[in-house]
Amino acid sequence: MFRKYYLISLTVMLAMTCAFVGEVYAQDSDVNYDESKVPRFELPDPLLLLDGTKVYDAQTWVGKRRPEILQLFEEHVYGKTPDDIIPMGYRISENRNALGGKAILRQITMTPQNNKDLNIELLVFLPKNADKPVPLFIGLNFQGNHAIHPDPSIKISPVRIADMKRQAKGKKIDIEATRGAAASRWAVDMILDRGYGLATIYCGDLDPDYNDGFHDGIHPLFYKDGKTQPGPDEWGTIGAWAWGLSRALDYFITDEDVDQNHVAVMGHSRLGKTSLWAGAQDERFAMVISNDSGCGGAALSRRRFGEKVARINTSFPHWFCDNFQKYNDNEDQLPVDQHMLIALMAPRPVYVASAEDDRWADPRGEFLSARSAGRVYRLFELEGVGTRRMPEVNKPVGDYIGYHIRTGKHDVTDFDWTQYLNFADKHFKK
Ligand code: GTR
Repeated sequence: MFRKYYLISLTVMLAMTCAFVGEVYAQDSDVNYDESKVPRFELPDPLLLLDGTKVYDAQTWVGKRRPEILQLFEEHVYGKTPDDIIPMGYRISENRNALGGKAILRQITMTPQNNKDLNIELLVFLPKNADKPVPLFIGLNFQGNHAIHPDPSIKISPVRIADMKRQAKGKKIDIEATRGAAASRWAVDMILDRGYGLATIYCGDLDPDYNDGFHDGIHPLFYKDGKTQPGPDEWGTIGAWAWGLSRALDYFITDEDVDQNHVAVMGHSRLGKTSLWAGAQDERFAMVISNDSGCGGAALSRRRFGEKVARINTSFPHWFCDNFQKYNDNEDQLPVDQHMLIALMAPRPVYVASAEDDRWADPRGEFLSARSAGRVYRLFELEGVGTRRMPEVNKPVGDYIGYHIRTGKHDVTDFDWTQYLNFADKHFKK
């Protein structure tokens, strides 16, 4: 009892602010922030089949190597997502005159038909005066849909309310006061003004972010034959979150205001790890964006800079599959590294963003990973980041693999969104 409580409060504390977390770990002597202490390592070759054959063309990549790598990530890192298709009910409400008349605000309650008590709320903003289906960004959020914008009609997730109560430990909470609390991370007006839609789901609607043995969230929808939790090579929380992004995409296919062929998946931090995993598994996402995703996201695990595999698996044992624990302080044995995850997006455009003060997420490791994925893009005759050297701060680079490191801390800023919109314009509006 005490242990569970301790674990929950620790996770909640950890989730509160990442800058805070970074500081806590910065005092840990086990964390390396010194470039000269990065160990020598060899990255697994994305272009070498498990039987030792080299991959020289896009066809062999698509037909053989890509499935191999995807399977390795399933088995060793994120865990396999069940294939079962669960029918989903949609209940749609909308305000066609939102944000002072410039937007359509649509809320879709997605209900898995094998558990009608579980509601996944999808919030969608669309520019009102579009004359054709619009391209759209989707990303999960940390604090509830109502936190991304102060509009009072945005529904507040009961799961979020429960989370807040748990965190408040008996103290009174003012939920209404948290409307728009995360608005600085969601450039709603800018996105709409540039002709894009924006959609989001509260990650806790899919799986609350604490280690409860997978009794809540969507995992139980898939348990069969007396099973009560995923096996060592089966999905954890990141897998569940990614699954939810794909279910939103299923919905967009039915929504004629959305250009289903131009849906970009974006995520920050743990939700950036998730956007990468969603984009890797589901090739219907036409663009993938990782914002400060760090360890288990865009950053190379073998560099052991900032957050390491052992640390993430200790702080957040529920994010990955149990097999990933085998690589705690044993990164060189991983059959993959994160450059191969980015390579799984090929030939789709992918963007990796870092922040200068976010050393916990290893900006250089994120850049090197993006750069190394370029070898796979070259099979498609596409250019990746287009430079060997890490770019200066606030100077975005790249063609099919975009990259920037901006000034500032672990966060999502208007600068980040501006680059994502420019990148989307370049690739979606050809
Ligand atoms: C940190 C974690 C990171 C990152 C971050 C976040 O505590 O160590 O891997 O995911 O949380 O999601 O904000």
